[in-house]
Amino acid sequence: MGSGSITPGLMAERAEMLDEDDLQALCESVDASILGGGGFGWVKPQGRSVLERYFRGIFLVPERMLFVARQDGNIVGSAQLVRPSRSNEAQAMTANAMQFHIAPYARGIGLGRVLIEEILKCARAMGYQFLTLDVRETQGGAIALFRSMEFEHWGTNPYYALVEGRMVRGLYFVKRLQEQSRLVQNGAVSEFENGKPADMTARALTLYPAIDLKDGACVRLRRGEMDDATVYSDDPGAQARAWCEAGFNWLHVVDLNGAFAGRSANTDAVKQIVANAKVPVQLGGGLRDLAGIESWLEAGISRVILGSVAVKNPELVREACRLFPGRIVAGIDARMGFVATEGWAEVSDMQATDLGLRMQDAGVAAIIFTEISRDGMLEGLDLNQTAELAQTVSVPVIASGGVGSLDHLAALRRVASQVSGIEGVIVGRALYDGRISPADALRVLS
Ligand code: AMZ
Repeated sequence: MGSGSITPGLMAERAEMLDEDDLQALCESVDASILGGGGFGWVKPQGRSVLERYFRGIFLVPERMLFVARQDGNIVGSAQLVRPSRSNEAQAMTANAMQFHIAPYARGIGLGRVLIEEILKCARAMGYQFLTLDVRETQGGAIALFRSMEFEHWGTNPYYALVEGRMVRGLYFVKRLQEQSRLVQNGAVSEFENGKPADMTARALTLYPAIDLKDGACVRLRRGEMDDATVYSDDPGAQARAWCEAGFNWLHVVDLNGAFAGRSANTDAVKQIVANAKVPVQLGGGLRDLAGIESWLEAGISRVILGSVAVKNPELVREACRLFPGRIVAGIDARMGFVATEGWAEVSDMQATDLGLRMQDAGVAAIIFTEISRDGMLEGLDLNQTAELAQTVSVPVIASGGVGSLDHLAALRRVASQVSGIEGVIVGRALYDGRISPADALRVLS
């Protein structure tokens, strides 16, 4: 999913893991950059073991994403995209890029631009309105690059860094990521939407179009009943392409036969989706052991959704979160507040909020909350339960079940601007039926 460049052999991408060769190359490039005078807080090379611990640690921090720049496949630079913490509502619109570096031996070939472009693309897709970064004044090449990419230099810290007894100034930059109409100037809201000040603190919600798979085809059920399925396409790969072309940034895939059987069933269909998707894919349904989770994560699935095991085997969820940080999501499906499992055929005596807290404790990256009685019914989300869960946990919550109109999305958008932590929404039938157009949906959620 990384971006290429006009020069062959140069590319940048988000790294979700690092193999031995990658780690070795990354450590070398960092040490070379430190020796070359900057990009990092370190002033002396740190050696392999310190850097190795540092980079492995990044994957454990939910707010941080590592991006690497590659020349002919080898890592020669990196940067991190850092999201504001959940407690920082006032700055929820701004992401920060830090520890940007390109090794001295790979400079002057345009790789820095490729790396920043990839980070901008990701920050934009996540709905951020500004990207900030700062740099030592001695980094002339980086400063020229940021200026050429229309970063605005808004300030200078005269006491930015102390290097070999000399005080070095630091330059602070900011770049706008979204359209002018949603931005503030000089501390005041400059533009208005529908006569009201633009909501600056709430970020765009991510829309996850659903691809539910039954017997190899893309279907939608009503209230999760397998014998009440509407078939929308028998070509899951084409459906994945269509949703990517419509502008969605993620796909939500459920292996329905898998959820009932307790093991993956629509394997070929999921593989078709992965092969055709240009955006990350999350997959749930039938994932009940580490081997199954690992094999899908290796096969190109970005995040897996665990439903039944969240209730029946929370230790497995904890272990999966430890092994695959950031890539495990809990699917909490409730019938009138009580969590259901096994394709929703069984209802437990556990409350959704209790399970949410347990899953947060296990380390999940997000929680998808579905009210089963609304799923596929087009009558609107259960906003009360969704908001209650988002207020109870501190991991992001994705709403699901019942979207049938743009008004339903607008209502969620309003709740999300008052209750922090609602990150996105899953839409199925209403998109397939054409009740909601992708462009309108994305506009309402932005
Ligand atoms: O519609 C259903 N009957 C259904 C469904 N959509 N049953 C399960 N699921 C989804 C859950 C979750 O994403 O919403 O399957 C996933 C959970 O599967 P499992 O196998 O982990 O319980």
